Amino acid sequence: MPTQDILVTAPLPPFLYEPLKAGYRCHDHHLASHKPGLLAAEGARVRGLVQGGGTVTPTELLDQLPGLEIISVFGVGYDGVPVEYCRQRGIRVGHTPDVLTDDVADVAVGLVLMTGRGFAKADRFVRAGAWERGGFELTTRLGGRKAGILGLGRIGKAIAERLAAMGMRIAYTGRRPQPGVTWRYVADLESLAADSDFLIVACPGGAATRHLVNAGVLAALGAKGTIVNIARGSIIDEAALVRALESGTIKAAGLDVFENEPHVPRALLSMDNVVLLPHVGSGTHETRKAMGDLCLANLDAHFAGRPLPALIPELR
Ligand code: 8YV
Repeated sequence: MPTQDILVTAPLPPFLYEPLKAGYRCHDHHLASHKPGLLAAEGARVRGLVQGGGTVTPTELLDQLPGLEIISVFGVGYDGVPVEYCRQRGIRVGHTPDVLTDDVADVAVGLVLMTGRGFAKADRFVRAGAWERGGFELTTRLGGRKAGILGLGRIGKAIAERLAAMGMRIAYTGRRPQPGVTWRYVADLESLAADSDFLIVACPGGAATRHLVNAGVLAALGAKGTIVNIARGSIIDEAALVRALESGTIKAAGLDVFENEPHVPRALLSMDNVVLLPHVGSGTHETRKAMGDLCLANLDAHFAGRPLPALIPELR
């Protein structure tokens, strides 16, 4: 019989939710029609919480879970978790790094190809029957072009390796130069943008990086430049991005993430130089299954008194 009570605050795929329900007493908070009632009835018993990578977990919710011991995030990003609050209360936080790195990096490369070589537009061109009347416009070669990566963590490195294999020139920025890499470090984001044909956002979300890519950075990227974001929508000032695209300040955008998902600014929908994906970075069967397994392994390890396979770095 399941003994520990778990609050589930995001939709979970069956390959995670089924084993979770087999091992724990799950309370579905995100589907509950009366959330205060659920919390009043079950909150005191809850010892674990499972959420998605993009789920925001307010401290007001956690205040109603006095026995909470662990948050297990189904995702690598835990920008929605109040980490300092968790540290103070001794709540452990697990996430799912590594298993999704390659898939997310593939999506970044896809967005570089789709924007740089115009593949999304070319697909629309064929479907509209326009090819019958003449060939597609020429685009710009990707080999030799400069890719600037914001955030050279695991995913940023995997993107850099892929783009370098395509002959692109790599530079990056972040809080500090990364040991063991030969790619050029640029301390300042605006300088990196000014010197990039593609500016690729791959850093964590959260308060520290909110609107890091602002109007000034987009102006520095300029009319030669394309922005690609596979990280978090919050990192780019989306209103400034829309203005930069409308005014021709930047050339194009390839976006897998948005500030207010699943809502996408209407203005972007009709732009031919913008490629929009519905947050599919980790969206393969294999990777989501591996993420689910790790999310569950973190919970199981906690309740078995073992170290978490993937505790977040801040709490190590
Ligand atoms: C997932 C993500 O779509 O890992 C992350 O941080 O944003 C994505 O891989 C999300 O976590 C699913 O809940």
